[in-house]
Amino acid sequence: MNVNRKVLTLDEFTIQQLRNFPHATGELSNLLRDIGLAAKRVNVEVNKAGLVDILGDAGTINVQGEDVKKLDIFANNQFVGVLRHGISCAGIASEELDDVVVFDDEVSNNSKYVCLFDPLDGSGNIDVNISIGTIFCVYRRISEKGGPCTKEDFLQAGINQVAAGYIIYGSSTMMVYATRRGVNGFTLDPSIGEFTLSHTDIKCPENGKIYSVNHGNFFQYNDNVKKYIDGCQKKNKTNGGPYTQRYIGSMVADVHRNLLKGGIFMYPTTTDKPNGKLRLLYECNPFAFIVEVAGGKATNGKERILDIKPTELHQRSAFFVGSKNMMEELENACHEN
Ligand code: P6P
Repeated sequence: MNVNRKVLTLDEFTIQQLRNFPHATGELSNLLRDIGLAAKRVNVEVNKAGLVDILGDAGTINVQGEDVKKLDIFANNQFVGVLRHGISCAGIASEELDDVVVFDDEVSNNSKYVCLFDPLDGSGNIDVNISIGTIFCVYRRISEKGGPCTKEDFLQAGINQVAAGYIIYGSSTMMVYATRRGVNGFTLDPSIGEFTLSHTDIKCPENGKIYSVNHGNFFQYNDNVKKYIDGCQKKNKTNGGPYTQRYIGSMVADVHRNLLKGGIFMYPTTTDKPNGKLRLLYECNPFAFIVEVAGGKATNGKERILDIKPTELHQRSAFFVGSKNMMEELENACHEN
């Protein structure tokens, strides 16, 4: 049987990366493969969500005060379960859980990483078949190995991320992750049930013509943000336009599109949400890391997202992320009085 050596699976890619760094312990490669396994299990349920009664609210309210849909719970349990029984993670934090989960067993306590997840972002779109996603990031723990991880391990600035990524459950299912060595995308091949390398060394175009923002909140934004959005709408052939507005209310899908095609995604503070809506630790930081490694930028409108020192697990932040030159245009608008 001819084995197609041209197409690398996620497992083969992570092992190949390991061979390039013989002193690496292999823990991070293991961790990424564990995440890939959990993602495949979530993908099965997401793909049949319309067919079974897994849709609909599970009747509980999560720490965000949102109705929790059954798929959220299922996805959360898959990622927690795989990592708890793996050998590469000391504990996790999740949008669906009030506090961190310390695995606290002998093997996990000797792991050097912790993970944070938004297990199923955009879950409000499940019932209408719009792409949704999982977002994750990985930190090297700062607590001493051998004992249980601590909350401080999860409250590190985003610049300390070792890896970050997302899975997009869309027309195809993709896992994209970044380490400091680059951003790579893997598309799930149902014929072999494996994520296969499809997007090598992803770079975010320095320029783009897509701006993504919820125009319904326009009059709640501050004047500088309104000025930038107004400018996007006035772009024409002479000033680098025209721009187009694309926003589907599922951040993983919106940011994934802009990462590949160029563009800017914005979730500014509003009068209703003065601290922003998106979560710093497991929504903003992972995408900020991925897009920066790919050559883009990410801020909260005032400072670099990755420089922010978190104080709370579920704290919110304004979020602007995307193509370098579009982000610099926005920064100029935000710094003008
Ligand atoms: P709005 C989904 O609930 C989410 O967290 C992100 O995926 C998405 O970008 C944002 O909220 C949409 O929020 O207020 O524009 O509906």
